[in-house]
Amino acid sequence: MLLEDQHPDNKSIMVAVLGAPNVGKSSMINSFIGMDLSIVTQKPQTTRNKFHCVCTVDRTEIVFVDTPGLHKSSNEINKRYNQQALEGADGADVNLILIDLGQEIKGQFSEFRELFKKPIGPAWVIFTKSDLIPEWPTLPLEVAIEQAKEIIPSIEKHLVVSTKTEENMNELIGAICDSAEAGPHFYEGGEISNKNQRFFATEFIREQAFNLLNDELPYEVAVLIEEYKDGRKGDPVIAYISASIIVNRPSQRGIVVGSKGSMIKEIGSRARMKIEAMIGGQIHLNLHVKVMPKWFKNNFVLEEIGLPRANTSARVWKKK
Ligand SMILES: Nc1nc2c(ncn2[C@@H]2O[C@H](COP(=O)(O)OP(=O)(O)O)[C@@H](O)[C@H]2O)c(=O)[nH]1
Ligand SMILES: [Mg+2]
Repeated sequence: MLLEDQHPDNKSIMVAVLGAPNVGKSSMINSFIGMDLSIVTQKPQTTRNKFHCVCTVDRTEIVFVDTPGLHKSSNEINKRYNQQALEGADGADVNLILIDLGQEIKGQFSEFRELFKKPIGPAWVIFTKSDLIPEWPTLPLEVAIEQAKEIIPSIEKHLVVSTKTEENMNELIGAICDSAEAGPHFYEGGEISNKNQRFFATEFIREQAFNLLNDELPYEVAVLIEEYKDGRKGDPVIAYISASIIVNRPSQRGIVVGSKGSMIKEIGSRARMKIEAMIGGQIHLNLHVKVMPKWFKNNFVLEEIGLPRANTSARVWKKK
């Protein structure tokens, strides 16, 4: 449909969701869009790329931009995660700065300001996980906001929410809709993201690896699609997907494969269920493990997983 053919009452708004790792950015977006699109785990730094998740409320299209958590580190891959977060705010009409109520509040604002190295547009502070801090009404949040405005003057308002109890989630979506301006919808015909099914397939595989593998190993795992082929007409299988789980060290291969292949089988069968739910049909998923030492310093792999060089990236790459 041509943009000018859209309903005259259409409204649209782009909302960047920003904050430290693990504050609940992806959970909040999933709760709004009503599906587990953005991957959520108990481990920090699950989200690695910025991407759009779209939800439409009446005639208002809300484009949420999920972003990796801003994180202090001089590692190349972290510089690229942070760059994704910074770019996620480009063009946003509202920036939600998520602050975990269960963590020290002032420090979260100063860390945000330190890492978000550019001017920030209209900002709303969203205090998350209120269900974990039932005494939150007694916390000096107004004082914290006044102090935060000294370093982030564009703060306009704040809200306390929980994705577990849905506290104030309706208020937040209502406030977002009220701020949307008249304009065309950019996503039509049921599209819910600017990333394709191939991207979400790698995310869902990585999500299960994060859930099932212990400790630090998930951070040394990446997923690459080797082949994504649609099934032929009449074939009950609608996609044949072959993907590799990339690990850093040879000793990690055995852990990911597991005893008699049990681990990779479990990762595969859980990921397959999520991918099938997303694409609405049967898929064939073939997973294998590849050892690529120091893949997180390898420009090719980083670009392949959607992390181009950051402004602060090292210009010269030493071969290991
Ligand atoms: N109790 C509680 N836990 C939450 C809430 N929101 C997120 N979490 C948990 O916090 C962890 C990190 O969430 P996630 O959405 O991945 O955070 P992100 O890294 O900021 O995207 C997960 O274990 C979530 O289940 C909430 O409102 N209440
Ligand atoms: Mg996330």
